[in-house]
Amino acid sequence: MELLKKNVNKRKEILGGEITDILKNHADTTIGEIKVKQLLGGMRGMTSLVCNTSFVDPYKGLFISEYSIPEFEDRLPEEIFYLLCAGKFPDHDEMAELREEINARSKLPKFMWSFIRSLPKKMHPMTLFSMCILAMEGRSVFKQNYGTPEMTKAQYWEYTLEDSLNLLSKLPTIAAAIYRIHLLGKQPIDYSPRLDWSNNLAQMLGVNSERSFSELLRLYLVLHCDHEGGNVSAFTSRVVNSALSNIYYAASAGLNGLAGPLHGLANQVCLQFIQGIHAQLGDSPTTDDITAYINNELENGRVIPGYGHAVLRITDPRFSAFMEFGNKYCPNSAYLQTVKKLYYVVPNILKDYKGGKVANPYPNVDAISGSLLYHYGIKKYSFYTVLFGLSRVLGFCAQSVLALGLNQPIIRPKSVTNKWLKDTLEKQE
Ligand code: NMX
Ligand code: MLT
Repeated sequence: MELLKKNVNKRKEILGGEITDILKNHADTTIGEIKVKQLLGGMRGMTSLVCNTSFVDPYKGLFISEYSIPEFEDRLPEEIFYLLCAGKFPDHDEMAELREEINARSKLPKFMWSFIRSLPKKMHPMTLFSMCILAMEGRSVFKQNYGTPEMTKAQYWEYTLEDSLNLLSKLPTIAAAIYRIHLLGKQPIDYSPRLDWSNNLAQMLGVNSERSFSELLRLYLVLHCDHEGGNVSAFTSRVVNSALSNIYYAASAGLNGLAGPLHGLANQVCLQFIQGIHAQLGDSPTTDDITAYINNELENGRVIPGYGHAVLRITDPRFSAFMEFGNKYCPNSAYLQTVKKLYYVVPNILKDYKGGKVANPYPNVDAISGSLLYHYGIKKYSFYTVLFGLSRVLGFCAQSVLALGLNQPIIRPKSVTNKWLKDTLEKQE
């Protein structure tokens, strides 16, 4: 892992130097104000974190380093992990080193196989996935070495990188085992050192051997990797790691946040939503019928899954990337047709809904991803968020490696009570 370590170290030196300068010159400079509605409204739009892996521009979407989605969407997930950590794509030798490291660490400990098989069949795959990661926590080299004279604070990031590679290398095998053992009732398929991370996943799932299926999984694992620092799962993972809980604890915690319907579970809910539309309106509903369906959902107080975003104020470029894929490889899929009709109908309805209260009426990544997975034969939709999570752990790991490398402290914001708020506001009147 010498090359990767060297590159992360280089980046850490540059970012660390910038932080030193910023603190030296501006430690007490005010960079914004906090409105009461932000304090009471989920901290929306409140600048309160520094995360150097990626950035979300409300009007342009995700950037990793200086690369926008069209500039990195053709890469492999391994290359994206490199980019998140080191701020650059790996060259030939660096990629070869990473591939070798991943292969060398890919074997699941024996106890994990009996653990996976012993878990209750009715558990949600996200629960299984999170538990599997947690079950390997005792293997953390960060944990094993913490407090020993060999491990200094300046090395926390290296131990975390070591843990991250150990964890990431095993995740495709775990995810595929959950799908096959728990959702299909079949035997797992072996990991192949000849294949990369996403091709291995495609092979180990064993549902489809088309080239475009592994291409979809590659794209899927690239697009979901990171979305700056404030989304529920990444933020949770980082907070947990900031207490020096190792990356296994942190990744499991982040995934538990991803499992909520307002966050990662939305991809499962979106597929169920489309199936609900087809069950009621047939496989080729008209836009008028869909309009009536959506209005009825909203009148009954339900959110339209796959629409809206806390930061984005445009159609999610990840949605557009998947749409491009769908138009190329499966334009006639009935679900994709309905995704398109929803895209035509929903933004116009949401723009006027609740007096224009919906900050972003456009689709996010979850509005389309499940329809593509379903088309290629991943029909057990409770698995979709596991795929989101498998990719997002790349981001969790990179964020914690960098944050520890930059010596970021434990995260502990101040909370206040209604009384404190009322007293403070009264004093200002
Ligand atoms: N359908 C109906 N109402 C909505 C929607 C929607 N898709 N999006 C926002 N609203 C409502 C929201 O419930 C809120 O109403 P109220 O004040 O009565 O509680 C109001 O509009 C203002 O919310 P926003 O400020 O627009 O959104 P916020 O930043 O709070 O939340 C989401 C963002 C993504 C949680 C929200 O848009 C949502 O619930 N969307 C549907 C679920 C979804 O697609 N989640 C996936 C997000 C992406 N991901 O992968 O994590
Ligand atoms: C994500 O990818 O994490 C979602 O789009 C949610 C977010 O960014 O808040």
